[in-house]
Amino acid sequence: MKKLSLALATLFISSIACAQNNIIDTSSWSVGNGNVTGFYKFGTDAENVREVGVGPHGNSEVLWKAAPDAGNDADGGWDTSYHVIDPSKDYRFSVWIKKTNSNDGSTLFGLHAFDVNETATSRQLDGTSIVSPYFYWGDLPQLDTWYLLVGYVYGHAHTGQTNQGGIYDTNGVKVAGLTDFKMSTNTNWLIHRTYLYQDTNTLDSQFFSKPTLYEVNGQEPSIDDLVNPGGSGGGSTVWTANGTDINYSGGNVGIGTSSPDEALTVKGKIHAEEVRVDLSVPAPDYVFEKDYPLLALDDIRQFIATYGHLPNIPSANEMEEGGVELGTMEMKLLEKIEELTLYILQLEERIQQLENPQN
Ligand SMILES: [Ca+2]
Ligand SMILES: [Ca+2]
Repeated sequence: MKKLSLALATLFISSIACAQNNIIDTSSWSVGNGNVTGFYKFGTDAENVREVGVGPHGNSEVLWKAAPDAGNDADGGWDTSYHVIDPSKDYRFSVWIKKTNSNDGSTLFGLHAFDVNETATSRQLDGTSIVSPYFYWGDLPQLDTWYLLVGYVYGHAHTGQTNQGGIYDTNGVKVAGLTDFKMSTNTNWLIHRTYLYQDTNTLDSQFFSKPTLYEVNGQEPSIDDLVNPGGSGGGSTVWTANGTDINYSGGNVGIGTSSPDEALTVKGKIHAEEVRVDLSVPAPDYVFEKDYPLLALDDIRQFIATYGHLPNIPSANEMEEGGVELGTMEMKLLEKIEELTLYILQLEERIQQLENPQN
């Protein structure tokens, strides 16, 4: 079973813990540099690197890395494309960020709220207009540590003055408060943006993971869901992402069985367009070599009379007990077919001699 190389698209186990989709789609995050669909780089191509690394939940995934140059300027991150929203509703932004090496430069997390003419329509909670709002501008509490940054943008009629946004550690503890904003009646688009800014230490990196934008309507994942997506929702954290592939190397996988005895054990039928088996036994071209010990037909007759099956083929009992290994059995059958071909050629030779004895 373990030698089966199967393409089982249905093996992907998705975790559907909430009824609302993330408005931001990161499926475009291929390994590489610069812009991808839905994300416009902040800084140069070289400062915006997507690479496989270990994310905030301990799984390998494609991370967006800000790799700053020596200039005192933009050093990596993104503005997303424009997302049409309802300005009477509340929205929640989030992103995971980890800074390494030094606290040179600043970590920025913010938004843009635009009207249909791309004019800024963001307001502070007291109603004052603000052109370039940031939930956060500063240094994260600690280096080499993932934090979840969360910011809220409320509907235009919102009157509360309390900030709900915050920085959360990987245990879900809120370690700092962030600044919330609200929209105007004519807000049409929201943009998620997060940066590394004015970092002149080229040994620094800032990693971003899992940006989200959700309407706050009770259907969005909770902060706990964002911190620990495999927790209460019953998730898929045992699977590791590698680009668009997922894998698991912690043990055997059973489908329809809780005691898999091979890398993939299926109690049931497998329906596939093709199955490819890597050969662990030599293909039997050796049958056609000159010194191959082809049994005489009398010996074959004797063997069958004694054992009840062909030489070098398992008995029915053995196959019932141990199963049939496709690769090995295919090669044994091919060996028998090649032997049959040799017997037929010998017979053909004898017939020709009988028909034409003068030859
Ligand atoms: Ca720089
Ligand atoms: Ca730069």
